[in-house]
Amino acid sequence: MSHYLEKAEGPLQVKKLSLAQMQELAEEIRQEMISVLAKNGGHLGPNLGVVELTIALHAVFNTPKDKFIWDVSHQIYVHKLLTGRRDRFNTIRSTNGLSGFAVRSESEHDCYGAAHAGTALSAALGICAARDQLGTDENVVAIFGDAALTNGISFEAMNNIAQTTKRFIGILNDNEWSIAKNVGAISGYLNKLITHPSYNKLAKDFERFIRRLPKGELALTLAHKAEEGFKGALTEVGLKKSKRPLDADGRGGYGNSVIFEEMGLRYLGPIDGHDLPLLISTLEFAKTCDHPIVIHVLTTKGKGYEAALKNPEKFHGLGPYDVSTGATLPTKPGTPPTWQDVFGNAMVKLCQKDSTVVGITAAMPSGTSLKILEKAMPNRYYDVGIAEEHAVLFACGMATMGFHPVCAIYSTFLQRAYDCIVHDAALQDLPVIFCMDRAGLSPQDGPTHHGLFDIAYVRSVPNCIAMAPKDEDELVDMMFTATHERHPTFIRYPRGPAEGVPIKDQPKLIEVGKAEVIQSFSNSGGRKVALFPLGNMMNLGRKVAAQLATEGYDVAVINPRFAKPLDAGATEFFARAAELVVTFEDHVLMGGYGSAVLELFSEKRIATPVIQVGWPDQFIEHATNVDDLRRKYGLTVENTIARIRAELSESPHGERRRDLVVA
Ligand SMILES: Cc1ncc(C[n+]2csc(CCOP(=O)(O)OP(=O)(O)O)c2C)c(N)n1
Repeated sequence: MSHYLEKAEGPLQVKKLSLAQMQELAEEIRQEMISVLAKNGGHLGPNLGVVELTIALHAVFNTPKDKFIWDVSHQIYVHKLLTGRRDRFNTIRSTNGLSGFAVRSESEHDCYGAAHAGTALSAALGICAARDQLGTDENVVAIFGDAALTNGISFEAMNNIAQTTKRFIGILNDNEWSIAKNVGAISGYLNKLITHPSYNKLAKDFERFIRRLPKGELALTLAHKAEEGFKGALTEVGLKKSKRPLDADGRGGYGNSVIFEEMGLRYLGPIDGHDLPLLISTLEFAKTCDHPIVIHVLTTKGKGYEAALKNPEKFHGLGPYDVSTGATLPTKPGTPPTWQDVFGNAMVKLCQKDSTVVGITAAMPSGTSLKILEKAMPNRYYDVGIAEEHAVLFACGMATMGFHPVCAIYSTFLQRAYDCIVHDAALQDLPVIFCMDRAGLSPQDGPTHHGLFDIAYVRSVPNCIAMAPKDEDELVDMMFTATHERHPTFIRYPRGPAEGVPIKDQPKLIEVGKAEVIQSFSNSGGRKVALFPLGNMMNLGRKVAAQLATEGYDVAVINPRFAKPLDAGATEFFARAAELVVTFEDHVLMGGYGSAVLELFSEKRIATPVIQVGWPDQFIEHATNVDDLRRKYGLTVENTIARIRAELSESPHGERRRDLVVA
């Protein structure tokens, strides 16, 4: 096994293989990915779908000179295997290992980093513009999925390609799936394109021609002539009124014109994305085009692995699994439900009781568990596609009509919609509820997916309320509270199992801006330390409190609940009573909850020193798990205790308390 893969140390090796050998290589790559990902987890389905496409790309183009820009770049594993990273492939998504996405610093073959959808066409066009400015001749290829195409930025780029460059190669990798089944009119449109008999005939004609094409200059000239004819025929079909009644846009049907052509991009396809010779010939042809071109490639997500074919959504991205059955490892008995499932179930209950509540996801029904609502109450559920800005604006529109829309969007993806938060939700003070999933680390994905900036970006905007529950019962209370609010509310919670506390039957309203005192000072005579662990950091805070108690400290633990508005009264009271305040947050320190506390201290002239536990001002890398990263960056019990001891030993008992007002 791994006969050709072992030798494929770089793209040049791929070029030396015969077609039959490339086909064997494809099989080896599939086996390698299936077995490595069984241990590491990862985006198996998308990568199994692009094996032939990636081999063909490397057979035709020369990276790093030529540039491949992968949208999202979760489908880049095959490219990694073929660009000198095979020997480290078994480290993918783990601590100190390869990233699961394109990262410029990882390889010269990764010319552009990504992991959020919809960036490839714009970035590729920028690279083309730079090339044209420099007068160089590299080929630039953007590979984007059918769901990434639904993203607004992709269209902004397409609107701009033809006027910017003559040489641009786009590859639409169409497998009909986003993470879940692709949704919306674009996906319907692509389907029509694939099944439209006239286009199909043209595609077949061109395919036959391309297949017969010998190599060489003359042949290519002929190919271009043929493609001109093809294009003419395409336009003909496009403009002719179809005899079939088409049910699309009321203007004669969207099956009637090729959207790419309308935007000045030559359209080729659809072609079979697992047919290596056809892919290679088509790419060879594309390489010589002096006009922007989009090749529509049909691939099958999960190709070559039965379990992935049967369940494309699960195998889009998953944790470790059993290779023979595809079954993921069972959760240990007694594991609490995930924050996501608590959220999903709470949504059903809220919707049942309150007809103004609806759930909105931007293509993440399973990741956010909003699919629970979809199943229970489909008419109260909206999947708007990979379109976070649209999701927020859509929610704002509903809110103006008296609704309480709940946008379930990962903290990292909500960054996309920041202007919509400011300009639409906050400025108009609309009661949109943002459930910011994956707030905190997404360890195996890394810096593109960690949700570490949301408090900072929400806290500075007027009218916004930002909260973080310490456990799942409080999450439900916060959701319930948010549905009674008249302002935009933001609730942040992490990925994975919650705390395992029971959830009340009837959620309760929480007073906005009110913290919860978990444990007051005992006045035992020990040195007083006030701990303020926000949200899921309560766990760490409690452990620190327990350890400090064994060392004779007098500890108060306050659950802040709100990063905005702060409970100024409770914070001031405990701060003035304490010798030391410790804030905890699963968020960057800059601009976060601890910053808010320091601003309050400055305003109120509170001199109590503050230790801030949180993430530093740098992008946090990927790792096997949260613990590895918390250890590395000191978000641990031991390190926090050491910092507290050091701080207090520098400040002898009582010295800092001269200006204290409240005891
Ligand atoms: C802005 C943004 N929102 C959501 C996601 C989550 N996400 C990752 S891949 C994906 C689906 C991509 O589908 P497609 O582009 O068709 O590629 P495929 O996986 O089918 O190859 C989604 C929604 C993301 N990466 N970025």
